[in-house]
Amino acid sequence: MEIIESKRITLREQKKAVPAQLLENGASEERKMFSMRRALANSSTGIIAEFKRKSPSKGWINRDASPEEVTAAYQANGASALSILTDTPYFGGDLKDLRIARPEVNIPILRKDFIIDEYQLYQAKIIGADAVLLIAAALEKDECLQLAEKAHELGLEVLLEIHSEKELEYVDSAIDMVGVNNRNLGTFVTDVENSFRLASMLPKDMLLVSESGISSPETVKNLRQAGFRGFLIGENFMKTSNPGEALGSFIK
Ligand code: IGP
Repeated sequence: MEIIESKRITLREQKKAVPAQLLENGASEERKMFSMRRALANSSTGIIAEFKRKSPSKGWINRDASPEEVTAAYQANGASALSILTDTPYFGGDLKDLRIARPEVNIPILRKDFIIDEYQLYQAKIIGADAVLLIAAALEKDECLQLAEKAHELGLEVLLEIHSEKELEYVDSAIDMVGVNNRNLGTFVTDVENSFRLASMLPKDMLLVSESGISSPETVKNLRQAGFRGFLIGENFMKTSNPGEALGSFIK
C-alpha cells in the first residue's frame, strides 16, 4: 500500500524531530480516558461520527470544517463516540485536529490513521485519543497484536479493522472491538453486505462496528439486528454544511 510507504517517511521525520523515548515518557502520564467499548455497549445511538475533510476516493468533502465546532456539534446531536482522521496527505487531517477537539467533548475519541509503529500510539495518547484503529490489511498478525498490547499498556483501546474472511484470523482476545470495513481499500467500492456477511463468522461476545458507506437510518437498524453496536459514519455527515445537524436528523 502506497499510503503505508508515505507513513514510514513521515514517521522517520517525526522521530528525528522528537525522539521516541521522549514521546514515550509523555505518553505514560495518566489522564482521564473514555472507554469506547463501554460507550458503544451502553449507548442508544452507537454512532461513531467521523471528522474527515477529504478521502482518496472522494477528494475534498469538507475542506474548511472546524474540528472543534464539528465535534462539539456531533456530541450535542447524539454521537456515542468520535473518529478523527489524523493522516494529512490522503485525508487532510492532522494530529492537531484531535488535540483541539479533546477539550470540547466528553465522549471517546478514536485516532483514525494507518498505525504501523508504536510511536503513533504514543502520539495518540498524548493528543487525547481513547482508542486507536489497527488495520489488518496494513499489518502482519504478530505486528498487529504487539501494537494492541502496547496500546493497552498506554490505556488505549483497540478497534481492529477487517474487510475479508481471511482477516478473521487477526481477531484475538487482545482486541477490544472489531470493525468490519464495508469499503474495499483496493477499489474503494463500498458494500454494506460485507458487514452482514462477516457478522455471522465473528465471536458472539465481540463488540462489532460496521464502517463506511452507511447513509440511511434503516441500514443502521438492520445492522443492529445483525449484532452490530457501533456504526462509523463520516462522509454522509461531512458532505453537508452542518455535519452535527445532519447527524441529529439522521437519528431522529
Ligand atoms: C467512514 P464513510 O463512508 O462513512 O465516510 O466511512 C470510515 O469508515 C472510513 O473513513 C474509514 C477509513 C478507514 C478511513 C474506515 N476505515 C481506514 C481511513 C482509514
